[in-house]
Amino acid sequence: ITRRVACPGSFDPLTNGHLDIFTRASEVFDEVYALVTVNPSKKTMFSLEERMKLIQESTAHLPNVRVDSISSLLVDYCRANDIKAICKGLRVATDFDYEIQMAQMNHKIAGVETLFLAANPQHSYLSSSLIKEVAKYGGDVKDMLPAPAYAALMTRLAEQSA
Ligand code: COD
Repeated sequence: ITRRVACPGSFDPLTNGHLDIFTRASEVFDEVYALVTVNPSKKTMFSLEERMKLIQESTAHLPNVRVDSISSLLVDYCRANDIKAICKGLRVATDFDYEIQMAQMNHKIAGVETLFLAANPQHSYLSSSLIKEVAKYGGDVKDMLPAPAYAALMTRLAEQSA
């Protein structure tokens, strides 16, 4: 049997923390689905297509990672694609508070399990929103994102300030 896992997120943009989770999940599962959420009410810096492309480029060396998007319930996508588990990274206690309810809800409504990977301590302070904020004010974030995501972020900030 093929063991598949879903790694959902907004990935706006992809960080080294996200990439670490994809990499570690790809060592444990046969297929990893990096699922980019479409949320029309959330303003993102990058379009869905841009966010997906950055993941594709940054995971090109991981042959069992595929990239797709979801616009409705994650567990419906899991059911439709025979994915039995969701994998999330846990950075700090507030991640747990937010994730535990979702995990229990997803188990209740669909029987889909959620597995948590402890964030790599090197990356546990990283979030897309903090990186965007620091970069916007000129802070150096180069070693916090995969190279394609860093380049895209610099380009977008330059466009915005032009
Ligand atoms: N180290 C390790 N892991 C990390 C790091 C890091 N530095 N940063 C992020 N992560 C992991 C976390 O597991 C996080 O969940 C995931 O990467 C994605 O991160 P973000 O910031 O891109 O994603 P969020 O917080 O915007 O996304 C929230 C989800 C889209 C994951 C969540 O809302 C969800 O699962 N939605 C699915 C839609 C659905 O079915 N909703 C009903 C649920 S009951």
